[in-house]
Amino acid sequence: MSDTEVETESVRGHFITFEGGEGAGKSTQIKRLADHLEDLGHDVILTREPGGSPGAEAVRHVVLSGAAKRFGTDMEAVLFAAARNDNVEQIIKPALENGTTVLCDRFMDSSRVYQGVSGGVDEKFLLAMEQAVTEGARPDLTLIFDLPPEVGLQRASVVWAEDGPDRFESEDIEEQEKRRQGFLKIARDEPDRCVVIDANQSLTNVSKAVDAALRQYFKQSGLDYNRG
Ligand code: Z5A
Repeated sequence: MSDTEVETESVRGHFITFEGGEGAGKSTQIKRLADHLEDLGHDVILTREPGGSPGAEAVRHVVLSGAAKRFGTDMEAVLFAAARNDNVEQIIKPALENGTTVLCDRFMDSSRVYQGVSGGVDEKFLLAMEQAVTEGARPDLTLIFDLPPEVGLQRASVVWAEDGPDRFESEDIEEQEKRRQGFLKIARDEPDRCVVIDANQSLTNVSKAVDAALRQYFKQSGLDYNRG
Protein backbone atom coordinates (compact mmCIF):
# COMPACT_ATOMS: atom_id res chain seq x y z
CA MET A 1 0.00 0.00 0.00
CA SER A 2 1.47 3.41 -0.97
CA ASP A 3 1.76 6.39 1.42
CA THR A 4 -1.07 8.11 -0.44
CA GLU A 5 -3.35 5.12 0.09
CA VAL A 6 -2.57 5.07 3.82
CA GLU A 7 -3.39 8.76 4.02
CA THR A 8 -6.68 8.31 2.16
CA GLU A 9 -7.69 5.40 4.38
CA SER A 10 -6.98 7.33 7.58
CA VAL A 11 -9.37 10.16 6.66
CA ARG A 12 -12.22 7.93 5.43
CA GLY A 13 -15.49 8.85 7.12
CA HIS A 14 -17.58 6.44 9.13
CA PHE A 15 -20.43 4.66 7.43
CA ILE A 16 -23.34 3.97 9.78
CA THR A 17 -26.62 2.37 8.71
CA PHE A 18 -29.99 2.12 10.45
CA GLU A 19 -32.10 -0.97 9.81
CA GLY A 20 -35.24 -2.65 11.10
CA GLY A 21 -38.94 -3.04 10.51
CA GLU A 22 -41.71 -0.52 9.97
CA GLY A 23 -42.31 2.17 12.55
CA ALA A 24 -39.22 1.15 14.53
CA GLY A 25 -38.15 4.77 14.93
CA LYS A 26 -35.17 4.72 12.54
CA SER A 27 -35.99 8.00 10.79
CA THR A 28 -36.63 9.80 14.09
CA GLN A 29 -33.40 8.54 15.65
CA ILE A 30 -31.17 9.02 12.61
CA LYS A 31 -32.10 12.72 12.53
CA ARG A 32 -31.43 13.05 16.25
CA LEU A 33 -28.06 11.34 15.84
CA ALA A 34 -27.10 13.59 12.91
CA ASP A 35 -27.81 16.68 15.05
CA HIS A 36 -25.95 15.21 18.01
CA LEU A 37 -22.86 14.31 15.97
CA GLU A 38 -22.80 17.77 14.42
CA ASP A 39 -22.96 19.30 17.91
CA LEU A 40 -19.96 17.13 18.82
CA GLY A 41 -18.00 18.55 15.88
CA HIS A 42 -18.38 15.76 13.27
CA ASP A 43 -19.05 16.37 9.59
CA VAL A 44 -22.20 14.39 8.86
CA ILE A 45 -24.52 13.69 5.96
CA LEU A 46 -27.84 11.93 6.14
CA THR A 47 -29.13 9.78 3.32
CA ARG A 48 -31.78 7.10 2.91
CA GLU A 49 -32.70 4.09 0.80
CA PRO A 50 -34.30 3.59 -1.51
CA GLY A 51 -33.30 7.11 -2.49
CA GLY A 52 -30.69 9.61 -1.44
CA SER A 53 -29.38 10.70 -4.84
CA PRO A 54 -31.80 12.28 -7.36
CA GLY A 55 -31.65 9.18 -9.60
CA ALA A 56 -32.36 6.84 -6.71
CA GLU A 57 -35.23 9.02 -5.48
CA ALA A 58 -36.87 8.53 -8.88
CA VAL A 59 -36.55 4.74 -8.48
CA ARG A 60 -37.93 5.06 -4.92
CA HIS A 61 -41.23 6.27 -6.27
CA VAL A 62 -41.44 3.33 -8.69
CA VAL A 63 -40.75 0.62 -6.09
CA LEU A 64 -42.70 2.04 -3.15
CA SER A 65 -45.80 2.88 -5.17
CA GLY A 66 -46.07 -0.80 -6.11
CA ALA A 67 -45.70 0.02 -9.83
CA ALA A 68 -42.86 -2.53 -10.12
CA LYS A 69 -44.67 -5.34 -8.27
CA ARG A 70 -45.94 -6.87 -11.51
CA PHE A 71 -42.33 -7.45 -12.66
CA GLY A 72 -41.83 -9.87 -9.73
CA THR A 73 -39.59 -9.82 -6.66
CA ASP A 74 -36.35 -10.51 -8.58
CA MET A 75 -36.81 -7.42 -10.69
CA GLU A 76 -37.82 -5.34 -7.66
CA ALA A 77 -34.52 -6.46 -6.09
CA VAL A 78 -32.70 -5.27 -9.20
CA LEU A 79 -34.40 -1.87 -8.92
CA PHE A 80 -33.44 -1.50 -5.24
CA ALA A 81 -29.88 -2.47 -6.21
CA ALA A 82 -29.76 0.07 -9.06
CA ALA A 83 -30.97 2.80 -6.70
CA ARG A 84 -28.34 1.73 -4.15
CA ASN A 85 -25.57 1.92 -6.71
CA ASP A 86 -26.56 5.46 -7.66
CA ASN A 87 -26.68 6.53 -4.00
CA VAL A 88 -23.28 4.90 -3.37
CA GLU A 89 -21.66 6.58 -6.37
CA GLN A 90 -23.27 10.00 -6.06
CA ILE A 91 -23.53 10.49 -2.30
CA ILE A 92 -21.99 7.82 -0.07
CA LYS A 93 -18.55 7.18 -1.56
CA PRO A 94 -17.68 10.84 -2.24
CA ALA A 95 -18.67 11.75 1.35
CA LEU A 96 -16.68 8.89 2.90
CA GLU A 97 -13.65 9.76 0.80
CA ASN A 98 -13.99 13.32 2.06
CA GLY A 99 -13.87 12.16 5.70
CA THR A 100 -17.58 12.80 6.28
CA THR A 101 -19.63 10.47 8.46
CA VAL A 102 -22.50 9.01 6.46
CA LEU A 103 -25.73 8.03 8.20
CA CYS A 104 -27.98 5.97 5.96
CA ASP A 105 -31.62 5.12 6.75
CA ARG A 106 -31.73 1.50 5.43
CA PHE A 107 -29.08 -0.06 3.18
CA MET A 108 -28.07 -3.53 1.98
CA ASP A 109 -29.59 -5.42 4.97
CA SER A 110 -33.05 -4.23 3.92
CA SER A 111 -32.59 -5.97 0.57
CA ARG A 112 -31.36 -9.13 2.29
CA VAL A 113 -34.48 -9.13 4.48
CA TYR A 114 -37.31 -7.65 2.34
CA GLN A 115 -36.29 -9.15 -1.00
CA GLY A 116 -34.45 -12.22 0.37
CA VAL A 117 -36.06 -13.52 3.57
CA SER A 118 -39.49 -12.11 2.76
CA GLY A 119 -39.55 -11.94 -1.05
CA GLY A 120 -37.83 -15.29 -1.65
CA VAL A 121 -35.17 -13.90 -3.99
CA ASP A 122 -32.19 -16.25 -4.26
CA GLU A 123 -29.54 -15.41 -1.61
CA LYS A 124 -26.57 -15.92 -3.93
CA PHE A 125 -28.09 -13.64 -6.55
CA LEU A 126 -28.75 -10.96 -3.89
CA LEU A 127 -25.26 -11.16 -2.42
CA ALA A 128 -23.61 -10.99 -5.83
CA MET A 129 -25.66 -7.90 -6.62
CA GLU A 130 -24.84 -6.44 -3.19
CA GLN A 131 -21.10 -6.87 -3.85
CA ALA A 132 -21.38 -5.24 -7.24
CA VAL A 133 -23.49 -2.24 -6.33
CA THR A 134 -21.89 -1.26 -3.00
CA GLU A 135 -18.46 -0.96 -4.67
CA GLY A 136 -16.64 -1.57 -1.38
CA ALA A 137 -18.79 0.90 0.59
CA ARG A 138 -19.64 -1.45 3.47
CA PRO A 139 -21.16 -0.13 6.69
CA ASP A 140 -18.76 0.13 9.64
CA LEU A 141 -21.65 0.02 12.07
CA THR A 142 -25.26 -1.07 11.63
CA LEU A 143 -27.91 -0.34 14.24
CA ILE A 144 -30.77 -2.81 14.01
CA PHE A 145 -33.94 -1.38 15.54
CA ASP A 146 -35.89 -4.23 17.04
CA LEU A 147 -39.48 -4.16 18.23
CA PRO A 148 -42.56 -6.39 18.05
CA PRO A 149 -44.34 -5.91 14.68
CA GLU A 150 -47.65 -5.03 16.38
CA VAL A 151 -46.00 -2.04 18.06
CA GLY A 152 -44.24 -0.97 14.86
CA LEU A 153 -47.41 -1.22 12.80
CA GLN A 154 -49.36 0.74 15.40
CA ARG A 155 -46.75 3.52 15.28
CA ALA A 156 -46.53 3.45 11.48
CA SER A 157 -50.31 3.63 11.13
CA VAL A 158 -50.17 7.19 12.49
CA VAL A 159 -47.95 8.08 9.50
CA TRP A 160 -50.15 6.08 7.07
CA ALA A 161 -53.16 8.11 8.19
CA GLU A 162 -51.54 10.92 6.13
CA ASP A 163 -49.83 9.08 3.21
CA GLY A 164 -51.25 5.54 3.20
CA PRO A 165 -49.05 2.40 3.48
CA ASP A 166 -46.42 1.72 0.78
CA ARG A 167 -45.97 -1.51 -1.22
CA PHE A 168 -44.11 -3.25 1.65
CA GLU A 169 -45.96 -1.76 4.58
CA SER A 170 -49.27 -3.21 3.44
CA GLU A 171 -48.21 -6.75 4.37
CA ASP A 172 -49.32 -8.69 7.48
CA ILE A 173 -47.92 -9.23 10.99
CA GLU A 174 -46.65 -12.74 10.21
CA GLU A 175 -44.56 -11.36 7.37
CA GLN A 176 -43.28 -8.54 9.58
CA GLU A 177 -42.23 -11.07 12.23
CA LYS A 178 -40.34 -13.05 9.57
CA ARG A 179 -38.47 -9.88 8.67
CA ARG A 180 -37.78 -9.10 12.31
CA GLN A 181 -36.15 -12.52 12.66
CA GLY A 182 -34.25 -11.89 9.40
CA PHE A 183 -32.70 -8.70 10.82
CA LEU A 184 -31.87 -10.43 14.12
CA LYS A 185 -30.12 -13.22 12.23
CA ILE A 186 -27.95 -10.69 10.40
CA ALA A 187 -27.04 -9.20 13.80
CA ARG A 188 -26.07 -12.66 15.11
CA ASP A 189 -24.09 -13.50 11.98
CA GLU A 190 -22.18 -10.21 11.90
CA PRO A 191 -21.69 -9.16 15.53
CA ASP A 192 -18.66 -6.98 14.74
CA ARG A 193 -20.78 -4.74 12.50
CA CYS A 194 -24.25 -4.91 14.04
CA VAL A 195 -25.74 -3.70 17.31
CA VAL A 196 -29.37 -4.49 18.17
CA ILE A 197 -31.25 -1.51 19.63
CA ASP A 198 -34.33 -2.24 21.75
CA ALA A 199 -36.75 0.13 19.99
CA ASN A 200 -39.68 -0.73 22.24
CA GLN A 201 -38.94 2.00 24.77
CA SER A 202 -39.37 5.76 25.05
CA LEU A 203 -37.78 8.08 22.48
CA THR A 204 -35.31 9.28 25.11
CA ASN A 205 -34.23 5.77 26.07
CA VAL A 206 -33.83 4.71 22.43
CA SER A 207 -31.67 7.82 21.86
CA LYS A 208 -29.54 6.81 24.85
CA ALA A 209 -29.09 3.29 23.43
CA VAL A 210 -28.05 4.75 20.06
CA ASP A 211 -25.58 7.07 21.75
CA ALA A 212 -24.12 4.20 23.78
CA ALA A 213 -23.62 2.14 20.60
CA LEU A 214 -21.85 5.06 18.92
CA ARG A 215 -19.59 5.65 21.93
CA GLN A 216 -18.65 1.98 21.97
CA TYR A 217 -17.90 1.99 18.24
CA PHE A 218 -15.67 5.06 18.49
CA LYS A 219 -13.92 3.66 21.56
CA GLN A 220 -13.24 0.31 19.88
CA SER A 221 -11.89 2.15 16.82
CA GLY A 222 -9.58 4.23 19.05
CA LEU A 223 -11.28 7.43 17.86
CA ASP A 224 -12.53 10.58 19.56
CA TYR A 225 -16.33 10.76 19.84
CA ASN A 226 -16.49 14.18 21.53
CA ARG A 227 -14.60 16.17 18.95
CA GLY A 228 -16.05 19.57 19.85
N1 Z5A B 1 -37.02 -1.60 1.16
C1 Z5A B 1 -36.83 -2.80 0.53
O1 Z5A B 1 -37.77 -3.57 0.36
N2 Z5A B 1 -35.57 -3.13 0.10
C2 Z5A B 1 -34.51 -2.31 0.24
O2 Z5A B 1 -33.38 -2.64 -0.17
C3 Z5A B 1 -34.73 -1.05 0.89
C4 Z5A B 1 -36.00 -0.74 1.33
C5 Z5A B 1 -33.59 -0.10 1.07
C6 Z5A B 1 -38.91 2.11 2.59
O3 Z5A B 1 -39.86 2.68 3.33
C7 Z5A B 1 -39.45 0.73 2.21
O4 Z5A B 1 -38.60 0.12 1.27
C8 Z5A B 1 -39.47 -0.15 3.41
C9 Z5A B 1 -38.56 -1.32 3.08
C10 Z5A B 1 -38.38 -1.23 1.61
N3 Z5A B 1 -40.81 -0.58 3.51
N4 Z5A B 1 -41.35 -0.84 4.52
N5 Z5A B 1 -42.04 -1.10 5.26
P1 Z5A B 1 -39.76 4.10 4.00
O5 Z5A B 1 -38.40 4.67 3.81
O6 Z5A B 1 -40.89 4.92 3.53
O7 Z5A B 1 -40.10 3.78 5.49
P2 Z5A B 1 -39.40 2.88 6.57
O8 Z5A B 1 -37.94 2.85 6.38
O9 Z5A B 1 -40.08 1.58 6.65
O10 Z5A B 1 -39.65 3.73 7.86
P3 Z5A B 1 -40.95 3.94 8.67
O11 Z5A B 1 -41.96 2.89 8.51
O12 Z5A B 1 -41.39 5.32 8.41
O13 Z5A B 1 -40.45 3.74 10.12
P4 Z5A B 1 -39.22 4.32 10.93
O14 Z5A B 1 -38.41 5.28 10.14
O15 Z5A B 1 -38.52 3.18 11.51
O16 Z5A B 1 -39.98 5.10 12.11
P5 Z5A B 1 -40.21 6.69 12.36
O17 Z5A B 1 -40.75 7.31 11.11
O18 Z5A B 1 -39.07 7.29 13.02
O19 Z5A B 1 -41.38 6.55 13.44
C11 Z5A B 1 -42.69 6.11 13.09
C12 Z5A B 1 -43.70 6.74 14.07
O20 Z5A B 1 -43.43 6.27 15.40
C13 Z5A B 1 -43.61 8.27 14.13
O21 Z5A B 1 -44.89 8.79 14.33
C14 Z5A B 1 -42.73 8.52 15.37
O22 Z5A B 1 -42.99 9.76 15.97
C15 Z5A B 1 -43.14 7.36 16.27
N6 Z5A B 1 -42.05 6.90 17.15
C16 Z5A B 1 -40.74 6.76 16.85
N7 Z5A B 1 -40.04 6.30 17.90
C17 Z5A B 1 -40.95 6.13 18.91
C18 Z5A B 1 -40.84 5.66 20.27
N8 Z5A B 1 -39.67 5.27 20.79
N9 Z5A B 1 -41.96 5.60 20.99
C19 Z5A B 1 -43.17 5.98 20.48
N10 Z5A B 1 -43.34 6.44 19.21
C20 Z5A B 1 -42.23 6.51 18.43
